[in-house]
Amino acid sequence: MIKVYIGLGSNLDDPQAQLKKATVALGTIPSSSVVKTSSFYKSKPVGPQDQPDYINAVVELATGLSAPVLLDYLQGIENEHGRQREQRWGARTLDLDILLFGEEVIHDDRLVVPHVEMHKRGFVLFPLEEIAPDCVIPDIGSVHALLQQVNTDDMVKLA
Ligand code: A4P
Ligand code: MG
Repeated sequence: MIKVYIGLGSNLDDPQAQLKKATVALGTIPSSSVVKTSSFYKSKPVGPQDQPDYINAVVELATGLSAPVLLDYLQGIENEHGRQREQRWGARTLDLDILLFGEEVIHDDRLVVPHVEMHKRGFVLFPLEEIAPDCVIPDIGSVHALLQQVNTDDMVKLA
């Protein structure tokens, strides 16, 4: 089994409910199980500002699937949540990103792992540190050190 971290994000149609439902759906992916789920965090949108605040979380999954097959399942779950792909970085009901896939570094047409923007994003690093305090991003550095360099002032941990 490979240890995978998935980033969850939503800012449309009751984002907290979207994330709860998504966590349940992640548990139904074949040959995979949810190991840990972070708290939910609210933050201002990165990118276009004319969209609602986001709720984000990170889930640790143990999987026997390959990365491209896992991506197929994640995109299936996004579609079931009514995801429409319109504007880059625009509002969405559910975004599921593969942040880390074990120690693997992947650069192909469909998949870039570690996720390209993750080390710059408080809304990824903050929940990731909560469930994986010793986590290191291959070729980049420790989550703990990276968190010292990003702005997390707007992050609110939800009860
Ligand atoms: N893809 C490549 N690498 C990966 C990966 N590691 N995981 C490809 C998942 N997918 C990956 O994704 C487009 C394509 O990326 C996929 O078809 C897959 O083959 P998408 O989700 O359809 O497109 P997108 O949403 O425009 O891109 P992306 O990269 O998911 O968006 P971001 O960068 O996540 O930005 N602000 C806050 N506070 N919180 C947020 O969650 N999210 C965004 C979305 C903007 N601002 C935000 C947040
Ligand atoms: Mg995405």
